[in-house]
Amino acid sequence: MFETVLIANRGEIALRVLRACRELGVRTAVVYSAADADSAAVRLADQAIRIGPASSRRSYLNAAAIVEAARQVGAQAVHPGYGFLSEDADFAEICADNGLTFIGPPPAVMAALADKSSARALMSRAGLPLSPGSVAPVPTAAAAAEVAEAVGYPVIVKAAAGGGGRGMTVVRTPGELRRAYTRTRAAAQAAFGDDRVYVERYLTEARHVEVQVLCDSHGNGVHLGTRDCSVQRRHQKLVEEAPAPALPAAVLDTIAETALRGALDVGFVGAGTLEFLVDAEEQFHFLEINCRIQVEHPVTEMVTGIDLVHEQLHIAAGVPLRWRQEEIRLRGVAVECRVNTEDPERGFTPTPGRLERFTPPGGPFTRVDTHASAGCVIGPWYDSLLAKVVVWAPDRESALNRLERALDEFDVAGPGVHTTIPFVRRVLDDAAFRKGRYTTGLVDRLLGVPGGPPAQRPTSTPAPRSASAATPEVTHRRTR
Ligand code: MV4
Repeated sequence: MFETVLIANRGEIALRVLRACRELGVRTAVVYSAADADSAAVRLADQAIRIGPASSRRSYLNAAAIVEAARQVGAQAVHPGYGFLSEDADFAEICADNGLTFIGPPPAVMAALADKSSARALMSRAGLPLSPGSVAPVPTAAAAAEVAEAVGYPVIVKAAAGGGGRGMTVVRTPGELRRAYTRTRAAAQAAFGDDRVYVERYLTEARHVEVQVLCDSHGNGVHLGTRDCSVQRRHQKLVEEAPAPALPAAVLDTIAETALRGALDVGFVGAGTLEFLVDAEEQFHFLEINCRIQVEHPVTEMVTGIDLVHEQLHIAAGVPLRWRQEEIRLRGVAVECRVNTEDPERGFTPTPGRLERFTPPGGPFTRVDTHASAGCVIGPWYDSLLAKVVVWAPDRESALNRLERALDEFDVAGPGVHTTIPFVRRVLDDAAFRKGRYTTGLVDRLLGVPGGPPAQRPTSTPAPRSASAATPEVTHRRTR
């Protein structure tokens, strides 16, 4: 195991990683920006190194400053958390060049999977079913129109370099396609310096189901089941649960086993998440793979009893996987909700400020991951995640009741500070959510967003799995 790990992140995830290191007897060093000098992670770490001003570009995204901090403290490894540099293959490479273990997959694997178009190609080759659409980037608007005609409208134009919902445009009619194509390319160029895009059929009334995998550096892997993350607003998740509800165990097993096969096939190492859409016919479609620990990882920890950050550290240290698949048992249901300092009444706009009161919930099977405390100041600089409230119970109904109880206990107040708690309460009260029969359309419905996704006509014949010879770049053709 490592002697010292450098934590290249902030907020609740910096604390989460710090705690895992402590439990494994690993010394901790944390980098911080001027805005985080008084943070809990800085206070608790064995060492803390200031690397720049509040601006994340000059602090948590400053690879050179982070590598220099690692050198100063004599760290052998860098844990990137989520966000910031966690999925940056160049940063992983820079770490390697400086003799540091990046806690994540090898840089080449990260690079191949960060490109969603390349990830689609690799996973398709591994036998995973893809969302219908192009695999290679689509070079012209005319080619985009051909793919769209082949798979049927609505379609979604996605940036190859995007991810987590960034750089994508839904197109409902052929007349909108050219403009959406041109715009998405321009936006992708501006955001990622890479204007390649591809086109998929836009699946409405689908569920976002993801699979947690752990793969070691010796070719072994296990999956830790599924999570449902369909409750999202503008691709910010609000509520997550494990396992995905209201799907037959056999379907969930197939998705999880298929995901693990894909991860092992592409040489994945570390903790990873494969995202799928599950349609109304319970067909699943690979979307993308995330090469980092995710915000919602605690729900998987609660149903498996496995500490994912411990496992990340062991895998990075070269230890063979400590679990066999048959030792992993899913027990009960865990639900997480994110408490952000945002005002749901004003379009979820961030409401930074000083927390005059901050009393998180407690009680049985109730976990709160937070970096906040009474009197602390939530600044405007970074994302507005304040706390994750995670509960476990033997069944879903009891877990939801427990989460409601916990949220009702949560006392957060400060001048101008709002939280997403009232909105999450509405989700938990929703009849479809309660039944576990909800899709990615739930949040828009609660918000009364007009022109929400059109109901997708159910297809009686399952879509063909193989590519057509005429347009080999299209994975599925329209079935109507
Ligand atoms: C989609 C999709 C429907 N069809 N792709 C969003 C995040 C990114 N990882 C993938 N995402 C989606 N991709 C196709 N072809 C639906 C989502 C999606 C979503 C869309 C609208 C509102 C909420 C959503 C929640 C999860 C996923």
